[in-house]
Amino acid sequence: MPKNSTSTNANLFAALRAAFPADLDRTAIETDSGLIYTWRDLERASAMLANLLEGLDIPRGAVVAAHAEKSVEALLLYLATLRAGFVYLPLNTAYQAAELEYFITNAEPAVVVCAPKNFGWVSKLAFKAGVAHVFSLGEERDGSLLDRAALMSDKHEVAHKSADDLAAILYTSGTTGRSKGAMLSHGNLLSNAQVLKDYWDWQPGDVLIHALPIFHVHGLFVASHGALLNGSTMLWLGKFDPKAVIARLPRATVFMGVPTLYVRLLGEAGLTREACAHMRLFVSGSAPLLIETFRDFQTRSGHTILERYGMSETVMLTSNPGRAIDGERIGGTVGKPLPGVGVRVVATAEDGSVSLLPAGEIGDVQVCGPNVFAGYWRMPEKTAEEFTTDGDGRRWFKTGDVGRFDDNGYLTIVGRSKDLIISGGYNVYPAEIEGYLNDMAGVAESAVIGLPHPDFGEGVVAVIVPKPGAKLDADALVAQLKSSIANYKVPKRAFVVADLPRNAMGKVQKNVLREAHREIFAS
Ligand code: MLC
Ligand code: AMP
Repeated sequence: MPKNSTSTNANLFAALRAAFPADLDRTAIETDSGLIYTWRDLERASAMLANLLEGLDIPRGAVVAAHAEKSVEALLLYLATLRAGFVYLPLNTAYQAAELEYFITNAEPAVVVCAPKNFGWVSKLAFKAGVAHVFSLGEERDGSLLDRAALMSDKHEVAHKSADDLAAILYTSGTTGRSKGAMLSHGNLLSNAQVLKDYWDWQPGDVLIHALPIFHVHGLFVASHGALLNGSTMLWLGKFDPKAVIARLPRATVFMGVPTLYVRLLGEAGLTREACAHMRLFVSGSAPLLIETFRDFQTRSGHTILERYGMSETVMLTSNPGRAIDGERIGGTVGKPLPGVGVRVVATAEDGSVSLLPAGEIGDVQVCGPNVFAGYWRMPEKTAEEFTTDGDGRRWFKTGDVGRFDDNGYLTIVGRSKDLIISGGYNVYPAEIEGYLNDMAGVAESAVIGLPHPDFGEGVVAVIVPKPGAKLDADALVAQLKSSIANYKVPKRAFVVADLPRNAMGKVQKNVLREAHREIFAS
């Protein structure tokens, strides 16, 4: 579509830009070091970065991968990528070389942006994979990306996009196998942001404390889009620090966090009703919020946390109400399907056919709606496997979560059919860690499980079986893992056993292991 097309531009950036306040000199973002970015700064800097990307002469629809620490400039790179009509691929900076190599080889980005301290090894593997442009971007407004962008014009016409055009790729393991790139369109992201703006009742004058990483759905989309689409100021923290959050509460109205952030806030004496008096909304998601945390937070702050549920493939799916008129916020539930989102709980037969379950019964959670992704990047077979074909005219995505509705339409997530651990809001795939362990000298097999952890919700634990005659040191194996995988995936505990419990079919009984060791982090 040419830039001057008269049809409506569905570019997500255009909608975010249209929501900027009329007075562009107001504060859009205030950083923890006191730097102020006005809305005009966001407009100009995103234009300059968009001009830089366009000037690289990369194909339309090219992927821009970012392995950069959280900074306002990294957010600007995301906005510029949308603005110029390219596809953004955020990568957690905890990922190490082998992990990054997989994403880069699989996504084939045209541009990679990395931290200056990682430029040596990242550029080496990126160039090897055929990436044409590698830039650096530091946390202190440093690096070659900004040096180059500084030479660009600060005027830029937003690229024309249709709602189905790809805006971002988020890698996730979904229910099985190797990491897959969930393809999210401009329409997926914008429809969800608009629904949340209304359902959470964003108000003029709201101020968001942004304390989450911007590599994933929660911090990049839910939090940033929410504030931008409301023209709201963000109080920006490079890294979560409970004291820094509490210090900002009197100037803020909205906070979003994974459950670990709430557990850590509760650990601070400064979390009081007084400190929270100016706040309007606390949102939790990405992992189950324990009912004790929900209740303790209510007592200490006087606020009822709004828990919602979503995924990389779908953005947000269900939510407890933002407004009293839409109902109560019920702890232990993830609320009701968001307007326009289809959520059903089904029993799945061996042949894959499904039957709808009534309220109260536990089954597989499946979803559909304008927010649900189109499929996995270059994996049509995997995509087909994860959607139902039961012929009700809609494509239902199998979330891999297990839940039940109550009589009032509130959903509770009771477990997962996918083998996934969520630790401090980050996903850890046991199969990936087991793969690394099983390749180590002397290891016959291993089972990686998640066990209740007071801080992270679930803590990663490895149970390792040696080959006959081999003597293994569990700590040494874990130390070896540290050099290969992101730090949050490294097991917090590991031990060596003679064999793993199996069922009659020979399948490892992880539930038996979980039961046997469930108190491991209790102290
Ligand atoms: C850090 N560590 C973790 C960890 N984060 N261990 C397990 N799980 C985690 N999540 C470990 C590191 O490996 C390191 O160990 C030590 O803690 C200190 O590292 P750190 O980086 O200084 O940690 P900290 O700043 O305390 O980080 C904790 C955290 C962070 C909770 C603030 O994990 C975080 O920001 N989580 C949020 C994740 C998130 O945004 N998820 C949204 C996904 S979107 P060592 O041994 O190496 O020293 C999604 C969809 C949806 O799920 O619905 O939203
Ligand atoms: P991700 O792949 O990182 O997007 O993680 C998505 C998964 O996080 C979902 O499939 C759920 O298993 C889990 N999740 C997200 N929000 C919640 C919540 N509020 N309660 C329970 N699980 C959640």
